[in-house]
Amino acid sequence: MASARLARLPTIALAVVVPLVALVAVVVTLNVTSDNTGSAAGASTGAKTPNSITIANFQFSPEPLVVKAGTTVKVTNDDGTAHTVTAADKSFDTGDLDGGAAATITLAKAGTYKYFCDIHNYMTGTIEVK
Ligand SMILES: [Cu+2]
Repeated sequence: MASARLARLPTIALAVVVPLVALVAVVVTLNVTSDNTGSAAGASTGAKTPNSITIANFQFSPEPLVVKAGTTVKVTNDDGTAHTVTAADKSFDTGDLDGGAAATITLAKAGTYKYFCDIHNYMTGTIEVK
């Protein structure tokens, strides 16, 4: 009885310790990688703000997309049918994007941009350019 209980304890301890060690190893590796790239602080800050729009299930995401002026936004169509990302004021337009295709749009000026899919007009989205 007692020995069975003792044998089980290390197993539980391992189940907790092993993922912890793995997590620490990953974090340390990421930090080392960041240090080596030099400008990593700026890069990782940028990575937090998405600068892409994904079209899936006839919806744009994120909604709204918030980016800084001058940002180039990548638009990816994950649907099997063609879509567009077309500004209501026509300041940008990806044109027809087939399923799986991607395009980029550049947002030069600050403002709130409403956009839609030129094929399915009920699909709408917003880009806030700061
Ligand atoms: Cu569409």
